[in-house]
Amino acid sequence: MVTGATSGIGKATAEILAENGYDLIITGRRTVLLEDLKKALGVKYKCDVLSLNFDIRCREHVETAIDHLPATWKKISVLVNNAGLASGLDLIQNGSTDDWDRMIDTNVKGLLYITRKVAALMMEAKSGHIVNITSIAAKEVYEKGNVYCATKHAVDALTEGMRIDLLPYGVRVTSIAPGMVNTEFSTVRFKGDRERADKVYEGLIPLCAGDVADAVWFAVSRPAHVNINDMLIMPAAQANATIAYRK
Ligand code: NDP
Ligand code: 8X3
Repeated sequence: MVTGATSGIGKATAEILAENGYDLIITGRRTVLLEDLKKALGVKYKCDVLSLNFDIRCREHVETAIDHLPATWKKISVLVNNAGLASGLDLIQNGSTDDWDRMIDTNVKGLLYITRKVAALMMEAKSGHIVNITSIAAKEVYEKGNVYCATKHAVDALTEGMRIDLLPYGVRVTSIAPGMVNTEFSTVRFKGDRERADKVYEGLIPLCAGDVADAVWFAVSRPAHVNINDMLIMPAAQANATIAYRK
């Protein structure tokens, strides 16, 4: 199950899992993109794909979607908690409370709603693997990143908590923390301002979604006795959250 599979890292992760023989549950809000991906993966990799169309912020919709999965689809071996976003980039005193709600509700609460339901299924099966897509923003805090960084720090803490709580049930838990990845992320953060979004990646080669999907696949494909706890993956041109070398 890959959340936020309609674009970027989630879409690339769905593709690499399909390529490696997984059947997939893909989720997102944009129905047309979900259905396009479902069709494309089914044709290219001959896998079964189930699409779930909900806003991860809506607890009732998340719970209903998972409760109503047909029994075979409840055998979820891998959950990639990827759906997430940044909204705005402002000093704390100027931040929009709507942006804050959007980030906290999506990145933290939405992730929790999904995890609670899927973890219960994995516990029953006594196996599973949860991969949380965090960020360099889970490790560092940068100017104007305040609330986004806080949500990703929260997911780092939740990753540890999940690992501890699910330990007796054979459920592995991994966090993957990328630096700059050229996806729709910055366009969403800057509310459709493509010019501003493109500037984020100007003069350097950012990661692409496939680079992060490769890391997910590495973690998921380790032997059953191995858990990758945490991976920090950066573009070679980015030293940390704030220092990048631009030509
Ligand atoms: P994209 O904007 O390309 O993809 C985000 C995905 O999340 C989309 O599929 C979107 O689907 C889904 N999503 C967002 N909000 C909701 C919601 N309320 N309900 C359901 N689905 C939602 O960005 P990325 O691929 O870059 O982002 C994926 C993850 O990677 C995020 O958690 C992000 O924080 C993290 N990340 C990104 C980095 C980057 O530089 N790009 C770096 C580090 C981490 P839809 O709109 O269809 O609902
Ligand atoms: C997205 C990368 O550097 O904007 O998580 O925090 S960054």
